[in-house]
Amino acid sequence: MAIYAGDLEILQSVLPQLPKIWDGKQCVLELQAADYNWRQMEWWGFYFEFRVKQMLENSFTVPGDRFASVVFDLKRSVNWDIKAKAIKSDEHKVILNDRSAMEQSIKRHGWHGEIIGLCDVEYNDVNRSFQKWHTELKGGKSAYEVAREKRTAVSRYRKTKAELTQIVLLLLQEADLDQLAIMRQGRNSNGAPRPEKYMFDLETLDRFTSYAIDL
Ligand SMILES: [Ca+2]
Repeated sequence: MAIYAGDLEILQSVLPQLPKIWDGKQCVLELQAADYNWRQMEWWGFYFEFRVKQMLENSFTVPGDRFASVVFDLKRSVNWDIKAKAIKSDEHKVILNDRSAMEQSIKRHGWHGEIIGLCDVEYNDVNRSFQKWHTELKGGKSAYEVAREKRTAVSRYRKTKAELTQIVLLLLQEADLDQLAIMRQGRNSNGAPRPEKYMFDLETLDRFTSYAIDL
């Protein structure tokens, strides 16, 4: 039996209990009450992470192993990280984690898991009422937001609602790493290259060990 079999059994029984329809305001308020990344523009990604961790805190270790500055979200027999991905976007690549940390995680436990929540998101905040509401809740615009608006004149439309449609549990072992794309992130202001990350193309799912949870 695979080392991750027990982890998988828990994930497959617990994760279908996640709420499926996420209203932006409700979720931000829930995150605020828990003091968990509630100021973030991409609230739906943090909401997925928050709820998954909350549901698994008794059966998994939260957080998981740390490798240098990278800490994975959860651990039981192997490390797991949580990602949310908007499926309406035209690209199907999911940014995973730091390349070196994932390699060390696989060396230590044999496998490394990713919990990927696929979300159908709505960008319908045309009159920006959700955005205004969120800005007011935060006590006004941050210096960063003010600077960005000056620079670009427009700010991105916010997602007001998300629907969790499927969860993919992806398990990677050493032999899989060659098949992943690598995201190079350029250089820091001091000229040092930023650490590379692995990326996963959802179109290639059938080449990997994965389990889908339909919701
Ligand atoms: Ca994560």
